Amino acid sequence: MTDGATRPADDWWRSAVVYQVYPRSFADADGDGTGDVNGIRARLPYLADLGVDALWISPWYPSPLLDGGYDVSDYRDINPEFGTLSDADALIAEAHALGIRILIDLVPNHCSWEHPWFKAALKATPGSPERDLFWFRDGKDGHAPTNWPAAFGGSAWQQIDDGQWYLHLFDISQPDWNWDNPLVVEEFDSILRFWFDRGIDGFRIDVADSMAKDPSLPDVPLKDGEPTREKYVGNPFYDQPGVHTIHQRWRAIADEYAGTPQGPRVFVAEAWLSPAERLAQYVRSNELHSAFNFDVLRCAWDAKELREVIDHTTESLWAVGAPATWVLSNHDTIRHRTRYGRDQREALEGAGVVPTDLELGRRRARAAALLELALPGGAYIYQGDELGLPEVEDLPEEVLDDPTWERSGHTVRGRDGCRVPIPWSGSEPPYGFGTGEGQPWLPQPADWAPLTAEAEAGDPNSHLNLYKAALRVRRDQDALGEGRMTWDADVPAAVLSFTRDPGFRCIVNLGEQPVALPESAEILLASEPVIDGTLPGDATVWLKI
Ligand code: ISL
Repeated sequence: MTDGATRPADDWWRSAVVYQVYPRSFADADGDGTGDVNGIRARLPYLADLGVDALWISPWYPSPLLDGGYDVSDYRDINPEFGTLSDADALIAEAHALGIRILIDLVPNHCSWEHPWFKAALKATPGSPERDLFWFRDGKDGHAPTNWPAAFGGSAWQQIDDGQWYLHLFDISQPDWNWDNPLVVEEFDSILRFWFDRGIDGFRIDVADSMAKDPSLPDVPLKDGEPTREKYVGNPFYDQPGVHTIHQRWRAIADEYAGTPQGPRVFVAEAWLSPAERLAQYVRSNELHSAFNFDVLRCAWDAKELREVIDHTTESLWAVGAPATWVLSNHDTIRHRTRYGRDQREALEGAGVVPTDLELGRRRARAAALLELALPGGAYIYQGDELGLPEVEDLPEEVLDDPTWERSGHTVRGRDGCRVPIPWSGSEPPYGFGTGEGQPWLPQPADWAPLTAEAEAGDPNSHLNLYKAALRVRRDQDALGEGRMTWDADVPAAVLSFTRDPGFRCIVNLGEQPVALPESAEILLASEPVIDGTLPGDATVWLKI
């Protein structure tokens, strides 16, 4: 590898700030309306200037895009809509030269129904080796083999012409792999090595808690008359002990790369598991390196609740020697500027149904960014968070693309509102996302001109410049990144205040009343102007003490 600029330390991931790229919506170099790998390449200087340590690129593989690429039909290539393998090689090399590491997305629970192995299984007979790569079963009394619900609505089983059913925990187009079959295990070993050998630094593991299933296929209990999707202990398709065997195997493969200049490769688990003790099982020292913490993402903008979640997370992860990994938004959730602009009891409700104060959301999103980046461990930034983009809640029904929309019988709009293409420049759509020939695959709002990267770069008070400054301070301050924190005593109930050694304090005012800052402290950064030594409501300050 020719990346003299990347950090040599093997534990870079313990404090990394990772920027999530959703390739379809990031930057469209060829102007067809869909983002692409060359679009990411063209924006690498922007990302280096922002100051992130690594990118996580959501799936870029060949896919019919029935679940935005989380339906993979070939794990060893690039979707032609996004580019080619040589574009990917160039991206990896160029990113490394700028000191930016690359994580990509591994989707091991399921593939696309266009994957050649699934097509072969459909053509094969019941009981054949081809079918054993997936979960094909006969029905029970004319019904699906179990009552398991699919994540996007409806049953998790689909019947085919010869009467058998196949399991799909997500969309009907996403058949679940049978991880009890050694060929599946070996295939994924080989996929990991394929990409590690191409130079990627690690993988984000999609639904890292679901590959193993209870082979006795018990029904799940009913809740309010419907089969539950809750991840209760003993759920037959979530958090089964077998997932840990898989993760331990992958860890050994990543560790084989310890002798390379790039160092051992790393994993981050996506597993929506609470409480944090359960998640901690995934990041024991012989398993995955880190795991997104979604408890903070789901937490209300409330000092007491946030403190409890932060404590619980750090205690559980530190007990197994893992760092915490903080996340405020991703491609599956309502953007946090919008969530924080709502009545916090309804923050996670669907699009357009909850009144939202986007100005309040903007202040809180800025405050939350400085909280996130001051906490011990690593942090993720979802593309557009740094611009303060809100959720787009009024997409016309005819453009909705998330399978949730169809599978819910047009009752749940789904996740498209956080996947609207990024506004880069100019005063009207496509705001520099593409060349203007092809319309962006999701329409951008008419009022996003002030939110473009270009407009924000020129405004000292913009979200973008706050993020840039925060990442600069984070690099300069030894206290930030991996380490420990101590809550400060005697602070008002609506305030979070903690100290990190050496000499750093973060104060978050989640209330409405301004709070006085300690005298003699030097202000490193504040999310809102500090006037007469007081921090206004819904604001965060970083102090040198
Ligand atoms: O199952 C869940 C909760 O009970 C979900 O939160 C689930 O963990 C989550 O939806 C998984 O998301 C990931 O896998 C999906 C894909 O659609 C998402 O975009 C991806 O982030 C299927 O691959």
